[in-house]
Amino acid sequence: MSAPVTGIPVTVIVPTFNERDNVAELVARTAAALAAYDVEILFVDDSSDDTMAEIARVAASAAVPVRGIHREHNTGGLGGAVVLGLAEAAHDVCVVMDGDLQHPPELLPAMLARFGEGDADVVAASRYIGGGDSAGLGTAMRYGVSRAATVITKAMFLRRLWRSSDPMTGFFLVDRTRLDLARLRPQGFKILLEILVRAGERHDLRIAEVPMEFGERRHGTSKASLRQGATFLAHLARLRFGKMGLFAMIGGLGAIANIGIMWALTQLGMDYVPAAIIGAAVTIVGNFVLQELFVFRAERADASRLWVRFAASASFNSAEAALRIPVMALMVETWHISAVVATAISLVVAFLARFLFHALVVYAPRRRQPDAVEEPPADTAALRVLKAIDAEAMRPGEL
Ligand SMILES: Nc1nc2c(ncn2[C@@H]2O[C@H](COP(=O)(O)OP(=O)(O)O)[C@@H](O)[C@H]2O)c(=O)[nH]1
Ligand SMILES: [Mg+2]
Repeated sequence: MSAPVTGIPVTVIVPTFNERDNVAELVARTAAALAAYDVEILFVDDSSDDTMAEIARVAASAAVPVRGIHREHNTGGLGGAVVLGLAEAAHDVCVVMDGDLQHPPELLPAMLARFGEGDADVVAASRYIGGGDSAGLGTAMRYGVSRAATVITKAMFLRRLWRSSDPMTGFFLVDRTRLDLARLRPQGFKILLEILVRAGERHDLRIAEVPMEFGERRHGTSKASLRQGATFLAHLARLRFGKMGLFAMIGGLGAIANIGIMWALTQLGMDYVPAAIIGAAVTIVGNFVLQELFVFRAERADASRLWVRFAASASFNSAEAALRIPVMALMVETWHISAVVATAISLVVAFLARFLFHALVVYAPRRRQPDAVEEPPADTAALRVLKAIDAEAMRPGEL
């Protein structure tokens, strides 16, 4: 390990969600590792347990300044907490570190030393470079998913992520003065990716890496879940292609699901007409749920009611499906183009129409009644189903 470069004041930002039992050890190890530095530890907490009380207790006798900010609303999840931490940090050099000790605080001096060399804006602790170790990721399944996600992400942002072996690591140092915090739109776990892709839009951020051994979580449970996986995919599509890309991705998934369901049902002996109807119905509902959760999440609050949105969305999609074939036939007949070209054109036009209809009609903001009493509406049956699906997807799992 290189000799510590003393004199750089640093804030260690620790996002926490129910990490009560890890706080004391994390503070003690961080303070010991950075004894030669001017360091502040800043917890940004979204817990529903008494993590905040524990932070206050530990802070009272800690060897270094320890602060805790508790958020009332979990906006942007883990990423949102990190951005708040970056804004509130006392120092410009910030290190983001998990609160479960999977990120060894003993690596902090090496990260600061690397930063001290002066040629990097971000120093990431990589699980994948020489000496790095991702054993703490647990099962082969989770390792595989994590690896595949990294490869796909790098392929999508070849230039910006070229020099990063682990753009999704949660353990990194960043020089806050090089970031435009207002540009960040954090969504879930992958905050470094957001920073590298979006905050570096004006000027590329220079990335350096140090190898890390990703440890086992000390206490408590992981908050990674199927929903975090889906949030990640959504985040990726939005970063790369904007809202429309995300909408297209969901549409594409729906088309694949539709074909899969039809195939399975006909294999089971069902006639193709009912199989097609069931496939289409499941796809329409599935697409609607996904677009509600991921594409138009922010617009929902001011749009019309859930049932109205669903009815508008489903009618449009059914009408479009029903109209597309005859319109296509008309194109072949009158323009004398090939059926393949006509299909392609009709699909592109239909997609654009569908996106515009959803953005401008289904999720259009409705003018609020000025003196209407703002009461939280009681959950409708449909909302309860959505919430149940959401709760299921939120269960910690292999991602
Ligand atoms: N503030 C905040 N921290 C979170 C949230 N979700 C997870 N964390 C923290 O982020 C870190 C990484 O989460 P973890 O559940 O260990 O994910 P894993 O390491 O990918 O399994 C931990 O310190 C969690 O407490 C959240 O919504 N808000
Ligand atoms: Mg963890």
